[in-house]
Amino acid sequence: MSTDAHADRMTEVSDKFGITPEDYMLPARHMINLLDPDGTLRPQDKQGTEPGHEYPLPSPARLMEAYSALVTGRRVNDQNSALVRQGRMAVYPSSHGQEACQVAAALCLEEGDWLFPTYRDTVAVLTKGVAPMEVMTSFRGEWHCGYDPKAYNCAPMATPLTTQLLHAVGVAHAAKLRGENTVVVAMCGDGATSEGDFHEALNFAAVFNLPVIFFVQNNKYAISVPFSQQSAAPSLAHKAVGYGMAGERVDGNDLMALMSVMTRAVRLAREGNGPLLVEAHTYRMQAHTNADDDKRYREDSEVAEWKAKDPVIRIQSYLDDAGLLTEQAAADISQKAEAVAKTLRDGMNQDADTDPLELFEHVYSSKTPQMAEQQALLADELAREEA
Ligand SMILES: Cc1ncc(C[n+]2csc(CCOP(=O)(O)OP(=O)(O)O)c2C)c(N)n1
Ligand SMILES: [Mg+2]
Repeated sequence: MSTDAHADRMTEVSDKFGITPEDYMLPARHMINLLDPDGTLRPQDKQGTEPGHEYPLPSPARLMEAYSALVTGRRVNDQNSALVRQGRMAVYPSSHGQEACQVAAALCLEEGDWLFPTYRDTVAVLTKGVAPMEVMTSFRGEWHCGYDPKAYNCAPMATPLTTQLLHAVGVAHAAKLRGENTVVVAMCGDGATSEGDFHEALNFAAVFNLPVIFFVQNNKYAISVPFSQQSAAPSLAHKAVGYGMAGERVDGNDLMALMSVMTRAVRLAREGNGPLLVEAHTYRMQAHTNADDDKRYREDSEVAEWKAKDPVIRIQSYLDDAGLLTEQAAADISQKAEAVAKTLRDGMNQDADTDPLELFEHVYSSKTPQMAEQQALLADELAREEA
């Protein structure tokens, strides 16, 4: 495709909204935010929307579905953190505080679409439909991915930063070549946007006009590195224009705004308008993982400030006021969340049936002398334990 052809395509897309190609690609001047922290629907002129950047409100039924997934997501995060404290799991990168992003990333997709998550996206993977104990397999140190990616259209949760973005672009490219109408959501964090693979994935997706939504959860930290030391761009959403794609900034603790922005992004991508970058502003409420002490690099007051913007309380207040969250509905939703937490507790409290020697399989086709030596040492140690 020639440069002119790309310019023509952008003009065609922006014409649909009656704005210039630059205004289509640049994020709206203010972050999209539909609900105030107390759950009040903001007046139109305060929503951050502007001509060409308008967002239809999700239907009550869709909001209730998303709220239910949100409540389950919070319960799962807190259950898993408790299991770590009880020694049943070695490590868990909690998305406590980011659950609205997690839910929207999965629910905006339709059948046949693909999700490419990271280690922090357990709740998104669950919301995509992966069975709870299958999601936890790798955190348990049991087998590699733990679920069949093709059965769920959900890639393994990537720990190497941004490798999954390249895989996501590859899947979208293959689907396009096959004439399939597949949309791909590829997730990553703020820190991950500094990786070379992030650049390559975005560039390839834009040049080949692929239906990928790059969904960046800007939770303000990459382990101990604050966002101020991560990027000098006006926002991460602004990076999109450099690749020739549209960028959006959305309040990542506002479930209503996220559902709206992500559903629109998926529709635009499916209609052949190319990739989009959505930056969700949220906050990592807990330490990076249980292996990290966040008190060494941030103030309690900062965490408290974000607690007041909790995504669960915000949408709950809205649904309550709108008369949607009846006592019966709340009880059903809570029961559903408890059932998932119980499945996790019961599953995690059973010892994993693993062979530590499997560690050495599938690394190299023929083992290095060092690996063979380490394998023999471990085999010897295990035999002594048994004796
Ligand atoms: C290629 C690569 N480099 C370094 C790491 C080590 N590492 C793990 S998580 C992390 C920080 C990532 O921060 P961010 O992208 O903001 O995601 P968050 O953990 O906040 O969700 C780093 C540097 C890694 N996993 N992969
Ligand atoms: Mg981060």
